[in-house]
Amino acid sequence: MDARYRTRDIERRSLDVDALKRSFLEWLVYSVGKDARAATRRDWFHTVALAVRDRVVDRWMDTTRTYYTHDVKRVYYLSLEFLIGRLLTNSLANLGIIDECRQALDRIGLSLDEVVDAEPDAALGNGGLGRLAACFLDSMASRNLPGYGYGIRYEFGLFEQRFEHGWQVEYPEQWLQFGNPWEFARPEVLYPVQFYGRVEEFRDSVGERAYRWVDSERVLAMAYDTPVVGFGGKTINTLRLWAARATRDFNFGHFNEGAYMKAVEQKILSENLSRVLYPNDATETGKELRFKQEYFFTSASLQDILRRYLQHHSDFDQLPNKAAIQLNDTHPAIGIAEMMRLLVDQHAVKWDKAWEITQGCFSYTNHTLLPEALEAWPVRLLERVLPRHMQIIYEINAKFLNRSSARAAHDNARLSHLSLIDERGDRRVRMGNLAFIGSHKVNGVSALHTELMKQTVFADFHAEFPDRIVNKTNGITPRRWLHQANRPLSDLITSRIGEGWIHDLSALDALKPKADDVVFREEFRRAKRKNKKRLAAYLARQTGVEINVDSLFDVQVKRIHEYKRQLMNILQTIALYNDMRDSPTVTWTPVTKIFAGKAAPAYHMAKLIIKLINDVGKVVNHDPSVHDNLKVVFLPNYNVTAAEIIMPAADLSEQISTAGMEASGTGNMKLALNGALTIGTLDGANVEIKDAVGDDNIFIFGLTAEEANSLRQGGAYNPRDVIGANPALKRALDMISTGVFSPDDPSRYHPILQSLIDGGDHFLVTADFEDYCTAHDDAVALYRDTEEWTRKAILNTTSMGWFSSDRTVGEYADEIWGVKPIIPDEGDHR
Ligand code: C3B
Repeated sequence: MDARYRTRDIERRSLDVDALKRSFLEWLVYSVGKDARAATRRDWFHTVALAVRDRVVDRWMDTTRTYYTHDVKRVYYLSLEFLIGRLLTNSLANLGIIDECRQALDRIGLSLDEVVDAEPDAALGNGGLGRLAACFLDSMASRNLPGYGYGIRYEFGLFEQRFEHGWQVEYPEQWLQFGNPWEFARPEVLYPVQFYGRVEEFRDSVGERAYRWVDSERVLAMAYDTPVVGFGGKTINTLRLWAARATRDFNFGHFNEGAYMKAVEQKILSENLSRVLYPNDATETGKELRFKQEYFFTSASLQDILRRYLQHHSDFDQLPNKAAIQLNDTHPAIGIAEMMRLLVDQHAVKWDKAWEITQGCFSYTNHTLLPEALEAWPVRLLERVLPRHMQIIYEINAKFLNRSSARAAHDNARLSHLSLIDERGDRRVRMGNLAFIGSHKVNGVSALHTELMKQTVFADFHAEFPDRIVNKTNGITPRRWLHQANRPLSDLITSRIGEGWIHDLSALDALKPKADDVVFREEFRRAKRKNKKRLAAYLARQTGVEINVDSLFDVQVKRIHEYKRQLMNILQTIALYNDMRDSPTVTWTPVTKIFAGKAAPAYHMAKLIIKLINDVGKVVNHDPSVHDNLKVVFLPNYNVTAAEIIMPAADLSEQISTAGMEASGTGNMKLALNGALTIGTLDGANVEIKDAVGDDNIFIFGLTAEEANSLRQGGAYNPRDVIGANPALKRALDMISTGVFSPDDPSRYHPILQSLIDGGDHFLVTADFEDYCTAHDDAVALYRDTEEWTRKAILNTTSMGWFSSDRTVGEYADEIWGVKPIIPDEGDHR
């Protein structure tokens, strides 16, 4: 090789400060095309990102080549959502060059923090499910597991939330507007994806009946690859996102103007497939475009997986030993039918063999039991959009039901539950059932949720396949959520136990005795206070509300949903406000209620709850009679970037869903890891957090899942009686109903009151209210005992080792995927 190029290549990869600085200046000029005088902060972000990307490319190729050479088993994580957030700090930290980069920028007269701030937040997801997928990518790479993410490269991520007069208003989120320096476009990696048309039967070469899908419309899926940097920079995995491109056979050749414009219109329409992320969290809207998105990315991914497999194999027998395909919820569940189609129709594999291979490859994660979230697509839609898949689903169903124990027992009720087709009303395909029978393992995301899966939605399947359902309690990546987001605490931990915890979070155990060490407690508090100051400044900038840094930061950040009960929190806030006004001479512990979260644009009740919180905030924050003792702040546009500022600063973590409804939660883990105490119900992973931190270090209240269920089933629950017996609750509701918080429109909140009182209070806000207030009083009382509070906060942080997504992913790898870590061979460039 030319010696000059070699030197340049080495320079490009060097991690030392001077080389970084030279790279930055070179990239700014030759790739971004600006000189230092004219460069904006965004230019510098692109510059730094490109220079950092240079430092991962070789290792990325090493990783990919190692997987290829050793023909290792890979795991493919299929997810309609990847809620990634920003990548610059993440890449720098996982490469171990934050300080070098900071110094290099310093020498140019720039601040790393400002450069970091110029990166848009990649919000290709709604909430927990999408963020879990992003944490898993980080953990797979950090554990040296051969893992790929597959999803959609949405042009518009989750909408931007703004408040106008306290109401949520949605704006498009144009994260790609100025380009994305992390991705590599792969215009040569293209797969055709078909829609519509009809199925033709014919005889194959040996005279057997076969099918082909004809007269369909085609769209191309084009790959965009983003390197996923593992901690330590050894393994660099790939996130492959698909963008829709029109096929070339769109006929532009017509000189007739009408036909030409029609062709262009068609092209635009087909490229709409990857235009926008659906903004519904845990509810299903049944839109054709959404269904087409699901099939689009699933089909492209499976074609890509088979292409990769066929580089080493000439038949499909080994596929289950080479490819584990994880369905993140039912969104990619059509993949079961698509895999059968690809094997049977395109590769002439016999049906039974194909089914065995399919089941061997697939596994499915369920993320919610909410009935409105269980996908069921109309048979008529499938017949029209994917006619061949509908036939395949019928065939799978017939074979499955024939062999089921229900058929043997002539148990028609059970058969109709097991069926892939819901025959009630307009006939629908139950995607959960399809995912279940097409998979070798099905998992829930917390111990309680998995148990409830067995008892409720999948009870009949569980009886049929008692070994199939397993639990994999969610986790979070300690890199992003502690090491990167919370430098003060991260540095404190490292000063005592070294850096090992960053890739083995169970090492935090060793810090538990430090809870009794006064000096450590003092330092822990200092770190928390730094984070609180930072959040206070951020909130002041974003909302104009000034908060007291020494108040208890009481945080509820998550999607707005009735089952998550932000309403119960704001009712308790009103009750606290009344108490403070009633007893002005009492020394109150100052409390700041911090809310953040988006509502689905069509979810009216959730949007009304946002407006209520903002209205209450307006009254409370301007009432001099409560002094600085109570503030209510709703931070707009919650996203990963905002979470990184909020989590480290929280004192109290609100995890107050109606028991039995939150599958797991992961914000609960982020907050506890950062030293917040949880106030929560026995729901989802709260149960396991309580076991980990100990009963004394968490505020548990309210009905259990079983109690909540029997209260509702019993039919005798009367919210009116409960409200009547609780003066504080009654007063709060009366204030809302008489327009104390909405003098301009006193009846504004009647739908909320209606749902609580006459609507039967489905989410049991009134039932849990009193117990919630008591738990809150306990928390506030404890907060006055600074040393005791700190002790418990430390025990929260140090007990969270098990909740690392490294642990979660390790369990999937061992028990579901059968994939093993492999350290990439180093190429000759080092
Ligand atoms: C969420 C659940 O609501 C959370 O309890 C859970 O922690 C996460 O998934 C991750 O498992 N969820 C979601 O964000 N979107 C859905 N459609 C369904 C569940």
